[in-house]
This record gives sequence, structure tokens and C-alpha cells, in this order.
Amino acid sequence: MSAHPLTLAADPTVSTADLGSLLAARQDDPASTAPFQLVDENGDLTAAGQDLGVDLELAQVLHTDMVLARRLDHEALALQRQGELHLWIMAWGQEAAQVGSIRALRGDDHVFPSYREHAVLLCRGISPADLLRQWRGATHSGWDPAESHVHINSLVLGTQTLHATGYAAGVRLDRSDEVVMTYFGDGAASQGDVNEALNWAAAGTLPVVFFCQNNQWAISTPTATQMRTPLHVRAAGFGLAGYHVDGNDALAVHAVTQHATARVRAGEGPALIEAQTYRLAGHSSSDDPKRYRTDDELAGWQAKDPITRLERLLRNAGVSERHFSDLEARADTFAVEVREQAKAIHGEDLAVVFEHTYAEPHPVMQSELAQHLARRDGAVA
Ligand SMILES: Cc1ncc(C[n+]2csc(CCOP(=O)(O)OP(=O)(O)O)c2C)c(N)n1
Ligand SMILES: [Mg+2]
Repeated sequence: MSAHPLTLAADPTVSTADLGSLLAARQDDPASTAPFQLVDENGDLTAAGQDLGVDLELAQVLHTDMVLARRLDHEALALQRQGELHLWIMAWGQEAAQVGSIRALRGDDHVFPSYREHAVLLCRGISPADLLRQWRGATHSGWDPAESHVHINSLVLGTQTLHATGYAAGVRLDRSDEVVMTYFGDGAASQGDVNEALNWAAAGTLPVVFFCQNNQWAISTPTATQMRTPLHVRAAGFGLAGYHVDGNDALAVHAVTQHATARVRAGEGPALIEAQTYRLAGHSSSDDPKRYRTDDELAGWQAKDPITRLERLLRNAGVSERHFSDLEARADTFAVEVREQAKAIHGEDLAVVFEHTYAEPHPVMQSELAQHLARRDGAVA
């Protein structure tokens, strides 16, 4: 790598002490509007980025994660269009929020996702096959939370935040230093569940980081319709540490999450991070966003693309063309794996549904299972 204008942090992570004072100043003014940034849309360091320095090795890791995650996303949507998946929930545009936050956690920290956190799952080593199984309609969930410490997707908005808070209460009882991370959207923040989870976590000083990806939309409802004060301002009311970060700046998300997580791990109580980002595609493969948002709005956010931004930073820092062409080739190979793994997924017998509904046999379920088996085995037309 040639000489470059960037300061490499002496420590491979951004200096927590310096970052802490910068963030503390922002917390004294919770209504401060601009989210925290280290790298701007052009790939240049902001004043905070210049003061603190950024870690170029980390930038490369996060950039690679994002490129692979977006590739999975594009392939999965194509597979849905070809009839290989029933439904797909697109996440492109939100990669920085996801990889920046998950890479700031320890591998044993537990994660309670919503349904759009594909990049988080990939970073935790969940295979494309396990990730896509649910969307092919083959099972309720494709991976083992005991292995990845990532719990199953929650499609019932906000419930995962209560699960996370309950789990964190257990972590506290075990006197463990694990942190629990839960992801939710701006729309889910309107659910009572999320507000109960925030309050219980604060009241119990529980080790939870609540990570809201404010992607500006809840299907066709814009964030502005759902709240009168910015979400991160709610943190103070509930008694959590609040953070507001540019969710398209992977390095800033990483730094902020690292800072929040260190406080939470030290027993100082839960944190709420609001990451400003944007869902560049539709809500799901069943949605047509052209019906409710303008081309201008989309173009404005495309200019803030998290992948382009980090690529510009790395190129300005002298990272070679070879690095980017190798990554492109790696993404092509990965895309082939995604397609092959998806098509090799075979559905479980529907009878498995009856096994996991109640802990003990239940007469109604047994009767329904008998009907299903009779139909499956041809005894009933
Ligand atoms: C309890 C509940 N109510 C409504 C829905 C229907 N629903 C699915 S996604 C969605 C919008 C969620 O928006 P947001 O929380 O911002 O997350 P995003 O989809 O933008 O990631 C709604 C209303 C649901 N799944 N669960
Ligand atoms: Mg949303």
C-alpha cells in the first residue's frame, strides 16, 4: 500500500477514550441532528475521522463483508424471481449498519435479529443454505442458534427485542459478561413490545444493545409519519445511553457500536443506537416501492451508498486495483455457491410443524397431525 493521507489508529480499533469524549459531547446535546460520521459520502474523512484516525485493515474487512452480502442479496432476489424462493427481503443499502455493528461484537455475544439482517448472519458464519432455507419455505428457521449465537428471525415486529431483554436478564443472573444485541426497524419502534423492552432493560440495568436500522420506511409508511422526535432521543427518556450514527458509514457504525458495547459489558446499562440508513430496494420481493417514493429520494440515497463510500476511501488510501478485481472474482464464486446451495435445499416433511408447537402432545394437534398424515399418504383425497 502506498503512502496515503489517512491516519491509521495506533490500536487496531478506534481509540475508545477519544471517541468517548466526542460521543459524550453529542449526548449532552441529544437533539443534535447530524448522525456521527467518520467517512463522508465521497469517501473522505470527516473532522472526527481525521481526529480519531481510521483502521484501514478494518475498512477492508467491512468492505469485503458488504460486497459479499450484497451479492447474496442480488442472487436471492433473482432466485425468487425464478421461483426458487417464495419470498425475499432485500437489505441492500443497509450493509454498513449490519456489518459495522456485528463486527464490533464478540463471537459469544447473542444476537436477536428481525428479518432483514442477512449481512449479520453471513458475518456470523451462517451458510447461504441455512440462511435461505426459510425463504424457500423448507423450514421455520435454518440455523442452530446454539452454534452461531444468532437466534431465529422474528417476523412479528419487535418481539425479538423482548426476547433479547429476557435473555439479557438471564445473562445477568449467570453473572456472565456477554452482551445481547437486538436489531429492529423504525416501524417496529412503534410497537409496544419495543418500548416495553427498552424500559425493562433500563430498569434492570440489563446488558442489551438495541440497534435500530432507521431505513426511512416501514413498507410504504415513512418514518416521519411514525414519530415526532428522533428515535435516539427516546433513549434518555427510558434511561439508556443513546447514539445516533450514519448507518451508511461502516467505520462509524463499528466505532459507535464498540463504544456502546464496552459500556454495556462493563455493567453500565443498556444502549440504544439509531443508525440512519436506507432500504434501496423494495420492502420485499412482493413490493413495488415506485408506488410510494420518488426517484429523486432514491437517487439521493444511492449517492450515499455504503459500499461505494468505503471503496472510495480505500482507493484514496492506495489500495490496489488488484484487490478490487480479486474481490469481484470472489463475489462471483460466492454467487455460484449461493445458487447451488439454494437449489439443493429440500423441504422438510410438513409433519415437523406439529412437533414444535407444544412441549407436550396436545389432542387437537394430534388430530390435525393424523389428518395431515392421512392426506400425505393418500388415504384422503
Ligand atoms: C406485529 C406486526 N405487525 C405488522 C406486521 C406487518 N409488517 C411486516 S414488515 C412491516 C414494516 C416494518 O418496518 P420497519 O420496522 O421499519 O422494518 P423494515 O421492514 O423497514 O426493515 C410491517 C408493518 C408484522 N410483521 N408484525
Ligand atoms: Mg424501516
